[in-house]
Amino acid sequence: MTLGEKLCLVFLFLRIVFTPSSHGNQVVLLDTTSVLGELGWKTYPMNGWDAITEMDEHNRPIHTFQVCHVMEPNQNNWLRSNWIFRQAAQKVYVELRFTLRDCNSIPWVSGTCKETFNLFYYETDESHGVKFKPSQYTKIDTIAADESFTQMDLGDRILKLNTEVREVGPISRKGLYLAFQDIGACIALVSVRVYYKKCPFTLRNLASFPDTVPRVDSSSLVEVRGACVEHAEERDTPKLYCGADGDWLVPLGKCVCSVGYEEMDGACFACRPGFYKAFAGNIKCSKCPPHSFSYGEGAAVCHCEKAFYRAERDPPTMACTRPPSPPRNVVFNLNDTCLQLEWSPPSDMGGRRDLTYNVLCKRCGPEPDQCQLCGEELRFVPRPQGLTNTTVTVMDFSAHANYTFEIESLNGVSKMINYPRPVAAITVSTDQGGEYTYTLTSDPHNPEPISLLVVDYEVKYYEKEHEELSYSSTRTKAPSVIITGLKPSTCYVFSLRTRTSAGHSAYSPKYEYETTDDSEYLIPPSLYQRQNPVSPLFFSALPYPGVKTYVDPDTYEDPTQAVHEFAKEIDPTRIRIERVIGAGEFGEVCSGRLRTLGKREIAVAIKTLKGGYVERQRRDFLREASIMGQFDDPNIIRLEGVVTRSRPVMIVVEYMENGSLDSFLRKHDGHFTVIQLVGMLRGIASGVRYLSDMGYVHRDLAARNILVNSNLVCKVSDFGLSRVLEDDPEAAYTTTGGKIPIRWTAPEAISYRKFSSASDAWSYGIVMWEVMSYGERPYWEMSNQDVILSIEEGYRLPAPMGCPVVLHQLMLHCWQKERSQRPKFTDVVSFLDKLIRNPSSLLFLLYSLLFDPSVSLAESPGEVVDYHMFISIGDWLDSIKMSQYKSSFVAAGFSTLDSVAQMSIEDVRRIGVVLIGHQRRIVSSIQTLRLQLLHENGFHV
Ligand code: ACK
Repeated sequence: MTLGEKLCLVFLFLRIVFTPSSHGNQVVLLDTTSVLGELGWKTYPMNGWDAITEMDEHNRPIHTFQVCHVMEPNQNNWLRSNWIFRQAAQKVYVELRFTLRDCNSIPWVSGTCKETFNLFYYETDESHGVKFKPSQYTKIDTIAADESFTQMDLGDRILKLNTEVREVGPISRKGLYLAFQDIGACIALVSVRVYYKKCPFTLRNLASFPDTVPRVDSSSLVEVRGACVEHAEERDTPKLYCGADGDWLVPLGKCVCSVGYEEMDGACFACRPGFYKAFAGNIKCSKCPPHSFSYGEGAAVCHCEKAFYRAERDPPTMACTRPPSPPRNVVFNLNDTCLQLEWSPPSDMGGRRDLTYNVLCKRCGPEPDQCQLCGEELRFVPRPQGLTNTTVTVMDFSAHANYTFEIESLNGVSKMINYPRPVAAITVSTDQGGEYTYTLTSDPHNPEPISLLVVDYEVKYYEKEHEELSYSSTRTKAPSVIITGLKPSTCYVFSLRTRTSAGHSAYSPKYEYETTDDSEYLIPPSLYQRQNPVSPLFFSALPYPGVKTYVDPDTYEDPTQAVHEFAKEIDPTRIRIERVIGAGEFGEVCSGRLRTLGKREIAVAIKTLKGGYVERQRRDFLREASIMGQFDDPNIIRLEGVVTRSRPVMIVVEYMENGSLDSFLRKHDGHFTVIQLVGMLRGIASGVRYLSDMGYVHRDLAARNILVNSNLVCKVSDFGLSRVLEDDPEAAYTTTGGKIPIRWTAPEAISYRKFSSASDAWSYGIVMWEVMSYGERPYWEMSNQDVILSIEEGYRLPAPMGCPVVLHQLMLHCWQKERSQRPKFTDVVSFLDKLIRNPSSLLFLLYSLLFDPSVSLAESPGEVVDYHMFISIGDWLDSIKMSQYKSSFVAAGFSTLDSVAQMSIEDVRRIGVVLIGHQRRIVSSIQTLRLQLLHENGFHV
C-alpha cells in the first residue's frame, strides 16, 4: 500500500470536529490537539508510524499519527510521546481518539492485518532525549476499536472515531512517557490527552477548599479542612471529602459571617451604614433600631442618638430609649388612719416598659425652706421606692405637720442622666396625732376569680418513655372520659386543661399512671380538684386491642419458661453437626442436619453455647430463640428448636446456604441484575413488615444481619433486643450511654434511644444502599462522629453506582429526619412489587407516583405498564442531560418513547444531533430503552 493510499484512509480526520472533553475537575498534562508547534514525538523504526500534521481552517495544526503496514508480516512499530511532567498527579488518565480500519474491508491481508495496538508507559524522573528502550516500558493495555471502519463507510464519508480512556498509576516519578506499539494494524491516532483528576478549588458554606488530588485507591476519600473566607469564622470545622472522580462529597461544618458582616453569594460583606449585625452567624444585617444610628460600614452595634440610651442589659437589637416624663394627676385620699396617694402613669414612658415609681417624702416647717427628708417614722405600704403600681399608702403621720410627697417615675435608663429627674409633687397637712388602727385595702390587681362557663375539657396523654414528643389528646364535655387503646404495663402521663368561653386554661400538673394488663382504673377525683373550675375527671384504662403481638421474653420471671413457650425442645440425637461455619458471641455456629419427626433430613445451622457459661449468658443466648420462635414468616429466619436439657445448649435454625448478605454481595460484586437486587430488598422489607406488624422493633437491621439461601431469598436474623447491640461489632457507645450501630441507626434512636418501626425504616434504607452498592461500607471510612454530624446537617448517602434513581429516592424517603414521614413497610413492599412487575419503571424518575399505594401498575401478569403516560420525551432527554434537543425531536415527529425506541443512528443525525459524543449518548440510551421495551423481565444494569 502506498503512502497515498494510506493517506486516503485517514485524511478524512481533518473533517472531525474536536469537541473539547475537558472538565473542571481535570488537569490536563498533555493534549495533542492544543499543541501549536511541533509535537516532536519519536517513531521507531523511522518508517513505521507517520506523523502527519495538517492545518485546520483557523490555521492551527492538527497532529495525527498513522500507520498501515497491513500487508507485511511481523510489524513492530513504536511511537513514543515526549516526556510528560506529572505535576501533582498520583494516577493519570490517558484518553486516546483513533480510528482503526476493519481488516475484512482490505483485500488480501487476512494473515497479516491486525485490529489492535498496544499502549505502554515508562516512569522516569527526567527526559531521556531520543533514547528509547521498549523493554523499559510497562504495558497498560491492548487497545481495540469499538467501531472499526470499512470502505463503505468511507464512501459515505462517515468516520467512526473511537475514544478509549485508560488509567495509569500509581505513579511516583516526576514524569512519564507513553508509547504506542503497532503490530500490523491500520490506525490513525487523532488525539492523545493525558490528565489527572482533582477536586477543584471550591467555596462551600463560606469556607474555601483548595485544589485536592484524590487518593489513588478509588474507595478511599481525602478529608480536606476548609479555611473560612474573609470576615467569616468557624462554627464547626468545615470539611469536605475529595472522591476518586474529583467530586467533593459530604460537606460538614461551616463558617459564618463575623459580627458586622453578612453573607451574600458565598462571601461576607460589611453591613451598610444605618445597618448593623451584633452576632456572628448566617443572619442578615439589620436596620438600626429606632433612635440609633451607624455611620460607618461593618457596624456591630448602632449608637444611640443624643438623649437616648441603652441600659446595661438592653440587647443591641433594642431601640434606644430615654427616661420617662413625670407621673400625672397625683391625688390623695386621707382618712383618719392613713393617706393614700394615687397618680396616673407618665404620658411618655421613654419607649420602655420597666417603669417604676419612687415616693420621696419631705417634712416641712411653716416656712417652705425649712424642709427636711422624712425620717423612718412614716410607714409606706407597700414601700416608698421601686413601686410598680400607681398607688401607695402612707401611715403613722405626726400631728400638725406638713408633708410634701414627690413622686418620680423611673425606668432602666434613668440612671444614665444626672440632671434632676422630673417629679410630680403633692403637699399634705395633718392635724391629728397618735396611734392608728387600719384596715387592709383590697388589692386591685388581685380581683376575685371570675366564674367562667366550661365549654369542654381536653385530656392530653403520652407514654412516659417517649416524653412529650408525641402525644394523644381527647376532648370531652362530660367531666369523665374513657381512654382506650393504651398499651398494657406502660407508664402514661396525663394532663388536663379546660376550655372556657374565655379560652384555654393552662395545663394541670402532670399525673403518671401505669397501666396493668387487665384492670380498669379510676383516677382519684381529688387529683384534679385543684384545677378549678374543672370538675374531677375519671380515667379508665382498657387493655390494648389485639392482633397477634410479640411478647418480650424478659417479662417472664423464669426465662426457661419463655423458651419452652415459644420453642420446641429437640432431642440432640436427631442433630448431626457437620462443620463449623463461623463464630457467634456465645460459641461456634455450625452447619449440620436435623432429622425431622417425619424422618426427613433437613440442613440446619446450629448455634452453640460454649461451656463454662454463667446463668446470665445462658439466658441471653436463649432469649434469641424465645423471640425467633414467635415468628413465622418466609423472610424471617425459621427456628427449628432448641436443646436446653443436655449439653451443649443449642439453637437450631434453618440453613442459609449463602450466609450473611453483606459478605455474599461483596463476593459477587456486580453479578446481579437490578431486578434480582430489588427481589432481595423486597424479601427483607416483607420480613420487617411482618416484624413491625407484630410490634417488634429490630434495632439492628443491617446487611450483616440478613441471611441468604441458595434461591437468593433473604431472611432477617439476629434477634435479641438490647443484647443484639452488645454483640454487634459495629455498635459503638453513644453519649447517652447506649451501644448503637451508628451508621445504620436513625438520628432519634442515637440521640434519645427512640427506637420504633420508623427507626427500623431508616436502617432499612441503609440496607438498601448496602445492597445496591454490593456491600460497600455506608459512609465509607468516615468516623462515627462525622456520620452523625453530616446527617444532622442534612447530608444523605448518594446513589450507589448504577442504582436506579427511584431506588435512591426510596432510600432518601427512609432517611427523612422527621420519623413520621418515613415510609411504612407495607408501602415499601408494594412499591418494590411494582418495580419487580414492571422493570421498565426503574428507568423513570417518577418516584412519588410509583410510591403512591393507590397507583397500581400492571396488576395482572402479562399486562404491560403504560409508562408512556408518565414520561415525556422531554423527561427522557432531561434524564440523559440532552435537553437541548427537545425541540429537534419534537419537530421531527418523535414525540413518544415508542417512536424514539425505533430510531437509528442516522435518524439521530438527521434530526440535527451533529456532535459525535451526543449521538453516542442518545443512541446508547435508545438501545437501553429498546431493551427494556423488549425484555421486561431480563433487565440488566
Ligand atoms: O457470613 P457467614 O457465612 O454467615 O458467617 C456468619 C457466621 O455464621 C456467624 O454468624 C453464618 N450463619 C449464621 N446463621 C446461619 C444460617 N442460619 N445459615 C447459614 N449460615 C449462618 C453467618
